[in-house]
Amino acid sequence: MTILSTHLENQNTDPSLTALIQSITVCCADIADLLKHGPMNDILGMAGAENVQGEDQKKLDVISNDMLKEALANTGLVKAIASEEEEHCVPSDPDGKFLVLFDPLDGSSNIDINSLVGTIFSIYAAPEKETIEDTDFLIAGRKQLAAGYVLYGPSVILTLTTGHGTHMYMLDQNSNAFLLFVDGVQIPRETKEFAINAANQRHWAEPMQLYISDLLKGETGPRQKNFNMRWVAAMVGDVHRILCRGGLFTYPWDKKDPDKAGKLRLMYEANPMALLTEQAGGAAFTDELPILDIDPEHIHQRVPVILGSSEEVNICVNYHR
Ligand code: AFP
Repeated sequence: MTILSTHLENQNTDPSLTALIQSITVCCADIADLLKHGPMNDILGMAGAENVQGEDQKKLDVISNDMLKEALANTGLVKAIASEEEEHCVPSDPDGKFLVLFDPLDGSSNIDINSLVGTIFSIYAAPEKETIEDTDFLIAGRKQLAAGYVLYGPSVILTLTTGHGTHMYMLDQNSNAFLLFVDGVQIPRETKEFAINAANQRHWAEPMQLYISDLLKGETGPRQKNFNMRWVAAMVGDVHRILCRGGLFTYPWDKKDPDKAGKLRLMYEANPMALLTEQAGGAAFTDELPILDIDPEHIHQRVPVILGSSEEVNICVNYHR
């Protein structure tokens, strides 16, 4: 089986980018190890602080965030990082070639119940300037050099794109190397499976209420086929399922907090997942435009997300037109 670095070299990847990706995956293998032994190490539970999102931080949110910051700083390749757990960007190496954004532990409400969580990352070329500010991170998702996630599940899986398709690598516990096992993910264009937190149904905009209602009518309704539902409550888990077998994932705007465009963050959740999805032949939209075409306004900006099987995403978005 092909190891990650060889697969990247075979795609003529910039050696510095390969080295950066490698350092991220080595850190994620360490995070996986922490998670495996979490209950024994008293690192589950709350950290007793809130992040910039106003969300209670889990201990592992903070620990994984610190691990990634340190790993990236040690590469000498990163000019600055931005993280879900950091209010502002954190400068790193003035000669660094890259900017890196990450959600260190997506799905952290799943940690204490031993369910799926993951690390999501997004890599851009760094601008030629001394001091990096938050505004320097506001680059459209289509310009990402690389995007990926590491899913901490029964297997530890890296899903990655550098713009030449989406590929999956499994962590080999013996060698601690990530080995290629899906060379070119292809998302089925159609699906019978959708993922949404249905508890918010009464708060959705009417087009989304109608779209989901039509799915639930099954073969006797306008869609003329029965659908199934899944909800992992960790975007990495739902997106991984969709990359493996198709489906539609959505976290739409809702009127619980009308000023919030959605729950998911554009720069380190929606954008990397959108690139992985498009590179695998799927689609990733807000309720009106491709996520990768959004001109970002803030590093913690939130967006509504509709992504997955291209035909189904198109149908869902058309309910909003
Ligand atoms: P946490 O990291 O706070 O658990 O949130 C995870 C997430 O941002 C995303 O990964 C999930 O798809 C979504 O939130 C789950 O949201 P609900 O808890 O409202 O279902």
